[in-house]
Amino acid sequence: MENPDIASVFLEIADLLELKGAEIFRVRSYRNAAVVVEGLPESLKALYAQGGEAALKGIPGIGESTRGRIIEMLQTGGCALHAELLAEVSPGMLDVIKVSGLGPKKAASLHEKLGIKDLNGLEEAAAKGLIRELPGFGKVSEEKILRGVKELKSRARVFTRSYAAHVAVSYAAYLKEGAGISDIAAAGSFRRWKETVGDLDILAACQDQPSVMERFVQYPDVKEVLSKGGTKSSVVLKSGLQVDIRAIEKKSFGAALQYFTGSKAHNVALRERAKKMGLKLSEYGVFSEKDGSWLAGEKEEDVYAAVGLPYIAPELRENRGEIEAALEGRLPALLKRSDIRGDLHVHTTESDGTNSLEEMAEAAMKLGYEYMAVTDHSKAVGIARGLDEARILSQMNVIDEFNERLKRQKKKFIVLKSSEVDIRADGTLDHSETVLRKLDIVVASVHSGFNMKEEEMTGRVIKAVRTGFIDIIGHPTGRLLGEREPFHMDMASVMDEAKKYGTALELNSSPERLDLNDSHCMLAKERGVLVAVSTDAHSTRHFGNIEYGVHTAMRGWLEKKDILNARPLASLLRILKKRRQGR
Ligand code: DGT
Ligand code: CA
Ligand code: CA
Ligand code: ZN
Repeated sequence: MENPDIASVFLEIADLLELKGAEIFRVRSYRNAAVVVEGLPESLKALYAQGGEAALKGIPGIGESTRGRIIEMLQTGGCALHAELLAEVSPGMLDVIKVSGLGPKKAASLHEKLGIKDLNGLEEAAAKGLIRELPGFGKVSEEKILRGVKELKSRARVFTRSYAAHVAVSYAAYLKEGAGISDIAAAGSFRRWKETVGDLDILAACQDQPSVMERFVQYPDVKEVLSKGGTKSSVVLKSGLQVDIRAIEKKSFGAALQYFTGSKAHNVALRERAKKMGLKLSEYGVFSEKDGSWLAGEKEEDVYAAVGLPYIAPELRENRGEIEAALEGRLPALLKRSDIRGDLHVHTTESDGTNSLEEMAEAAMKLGYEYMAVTDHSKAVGIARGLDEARILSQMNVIDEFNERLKRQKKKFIVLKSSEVDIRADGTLDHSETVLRKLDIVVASVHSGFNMKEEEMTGRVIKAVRTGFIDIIGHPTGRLLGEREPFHMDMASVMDEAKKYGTALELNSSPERLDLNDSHCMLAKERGVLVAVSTDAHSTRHFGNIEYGVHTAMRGWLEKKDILNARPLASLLRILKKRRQGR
């Protein structure tokens, strides 16, 4: 079991315990453990495999009993407590408690009085008007439950950040058309650049708050108004995305931005620190505990300064050590968009791209890049018109000629001869050694057999790395957000092998991939493996996706020095040459 599997078992244990009416501290301890496990950069499985029980000691937030459960899960692949609780409480109840307006207490009472076991049962009972008859419920709450069930069912969809970005831009423009908004921002996980968002949180600094609320709920894409108040409202859009808004006074905008950017865990830690300093943090500002006087709040920087900290970038606010790092003056100098010197994963019309080599190169030069690697697919990827040996050899000639032309025109730009070589099921590479030796840089990726068992997949990729030909492993886990889960692979082992061979790992910037993810970036840094932030552009407009890769790298605490393609051309070529001499 990987960290997320363990975390989700802990979350379910917490929910199930709460449904059973267990003591709240017990519930909380499992919920906290889930958050800690979810946020760990290292794989518990790998730690345990390497160092046994001792390696799991000293992880903040993991006590003796949760450690015991983790070891049980790592050893047996299951958890007896979880199984026991599921046998006692119907698993469908885990969905029921998520319905808005229903907590575990109400859900338990519905289960007891009406025999409700799952979402469908709940929906049926509400539709029949059975719930309004129960004590503690009424017609209004029954209607709310019905809406909540529908919302939950439609919310199964995953919303990528890039989807939310479209909504954020249009909504902000729409709101600003109605007069009187001095400042507007999207906060929450969106501002922290998480790859997907649960909902979108909009903050608007304005004078006439009720009229902003009115305009907010009138947005054309709104399917349903969940709530409408004087300063806050929530809607669900036709797509199923929930959008929350808060109207704020200008003098509190920074404090509200800080508060609603979260994460919750970051804010809890920050508030604790404030408390120790005799200060109180809220969405309205920083106040003195003693006399309640207002100290800061207009700008976010002021909030951090008031609690004695430098500004912490939203991407870092996950309570993964950023507050300690800020205190000790060792916050990373995070990667910037302008640090990127070139793109090392680019397709052209030769395989499945929609723009020619010339068009892609032209667009890359416009971005100020020094280099671009043309990485069309190899023959195994037939649907993408992968190149066989003859075709790639002739493409190399075309690239040589193209580079000659650039040189004559005194352009400081070079196209690197490359390929996105398929890593076949048996771990061999889909081009001959002759071809591989001729390439300037080799990207290799898995495009088939995603359902392999973990050992098999790890072995497959490690075998490919051991050929010594791979400069970069492309989209290392194969995930497609909301569509395909990452395949099972022991990332730490792959990275350790990559380190030995000087192989970098890609952070594929496609907003549906973001693969490596933020935790993998942390792991790469820890293991000393370079990351290549590439776009996998299939058209010139995809170059802009680099932004997503850069912000994901920031979430993973990466700096310029950790990034292969933040190297200037000469330095990149040196790295590639050295690697080739070592093989
Ligand atoms: P999401 O929407 O699930 O992707 O994640 P967030 O982080 O956007 O979470 P959300 O939308 O529930 O709330 C946005 C931020 O507002 C959250 O990161 C922290 C803050 N916040 C919201 N409600 C509360 C609350 O009840 N207590 C605390 N401490 N913070 C809250
Ligand atoms: Ca949110
Ligand atoms: Ca929200
Ligand atoms: Zn690919």
